[in-house]
Amino acid sequence: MTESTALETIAQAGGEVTAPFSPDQVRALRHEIQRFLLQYEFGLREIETKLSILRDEFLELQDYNPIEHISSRVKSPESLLDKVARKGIGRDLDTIRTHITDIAGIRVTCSFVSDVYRLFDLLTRQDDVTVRTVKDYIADPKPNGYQSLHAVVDIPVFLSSGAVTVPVEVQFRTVAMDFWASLEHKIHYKYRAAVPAGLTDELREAAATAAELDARMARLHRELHGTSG
Ligand code: 0O2
Repeated sequence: MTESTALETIAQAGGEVTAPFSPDQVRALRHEIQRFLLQYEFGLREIETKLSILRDEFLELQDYNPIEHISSRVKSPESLLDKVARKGIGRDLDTIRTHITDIAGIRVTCSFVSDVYRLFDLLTRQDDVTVRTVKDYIADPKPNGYQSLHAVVDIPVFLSSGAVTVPVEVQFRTVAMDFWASLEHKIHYKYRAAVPAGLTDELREAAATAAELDARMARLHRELHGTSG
């Protein structure tokens, strides 16, 4: 049995795999997949720690919290397989490791757009963080209106067997962008590929309204604090 069949079978069976594999085979492969995903979990923890240190330092020194909230997840085997199928890549763990860079994902929701870029800078300029890719959907929103700043960063994780480098996708966005994205995700999930045109137009307008709100709140914030940040 290969890693790919194990990942697939375990995902399809919701983790309850028995026949046609022997219990030992299933145990060994489950262990291998858990080890694979655990590295991503550790990568998440490294980045989460960095972000919480930045937040605590901001609070201490400036009495200001640039982060509204942080959420993170390691992709489930089911969702990983969906992405493998969408990308049309091989299902072995080495291929998945090479081609799927959002197995570990963190979402950082900030108060203002300026905080989004400030946190991105502060995180990515750290010596042990290497930027792989950046997609700035704030400067260049997706056609549907989606806005966020995405960065895939490599972070070393130190295991008993040595260091491994793990990619983590960090999505930075404002509260308004997050509100929009979570509603859009629900609508997309409900209608799958067939979102009614009227709804698509409304979502695009709502994204523009969210961007206006961000700009307005930033203006008010500047007036309140008398800064340009
Ligand atoms: P989930 O469940 O959030 O993980 P790539 O990952 O580079 O191969 P992709 O998918 O085009 O290709 O990457 P991109 O553009 O960086 O987007 C990845 C993630 O951003 C998505 O993850 C979503 O979380 C979010 N995202 C991107 N576009 C949209 C959008 O139009 N609407 C919403 N609501 N979210 C978006 P996943 O894997 O799709 O899902």
